[in-house]
Amino acid sequence: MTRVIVGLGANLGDPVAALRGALAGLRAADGVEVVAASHLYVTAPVGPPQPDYLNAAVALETVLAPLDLLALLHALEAAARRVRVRGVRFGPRTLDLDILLWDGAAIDLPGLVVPHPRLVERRFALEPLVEIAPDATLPDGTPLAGVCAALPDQGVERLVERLDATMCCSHGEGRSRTAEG
Ligand code: A4P
Ligand code: MG
Repeated sequence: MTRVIVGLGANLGDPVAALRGALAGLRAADGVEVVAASHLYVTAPVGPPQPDYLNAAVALETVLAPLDLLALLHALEAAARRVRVRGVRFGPRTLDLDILLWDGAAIDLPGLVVPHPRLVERRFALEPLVEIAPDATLPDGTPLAGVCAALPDQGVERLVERLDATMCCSHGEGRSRTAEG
């Protein structure tokens, strides 16, 4: 079994439904066990002007090979009717699923680079990751909690709601903002 962290993002359509649908899809998949899910985060967009994102992260145990997990993530994106706009990098999307970490491994395959190449620059990916995996490191041993803490404010706000709606929030946990805004 391999411990993997997947980042989830959406900023078109119904982002809460898209992220929770992806969680359900991961839970239903063969060879994948979801072991942790973060809160939901509202995040300012990185890239061209577009709506705010909803981001989250999940920790998985999997027996799948890296490219097989990537294929599963692409299938879940397709199920959310994601349309990639040709030529628009970092553009808006109904669902984006990225493999952020693969145990302590570095992967460099055609179509898959892990750790995700821009992970260390992005609070929208690091804050939910560090929430569910506070001891996570880069393959060279660099603690990601420290990387995240050193980044400037990027407009990332943790909501009261969790990605997993069946998990209860304790009173006073998180911030008072809700997924409805
Ligand atoms: N790919 C390579 N490595 C990976 C990996 N570790 N995980 C390949 C997933 N995919 C990986 O991705 C293009 C190709 O990257 C995939 O086919 C896969 O083979 P894509 O999702 O089609 O294109 P993209 O998402 O536009 O490009 P990219 O480079 O993945 O963008 P990012 O880095 O994912 O950024 N702002 C906020 N606040 N929150 C966000 O979630 N997301 C993005 C997308 C931009 N701004 C954002 C957010
Ligand atoms: Mg992506």
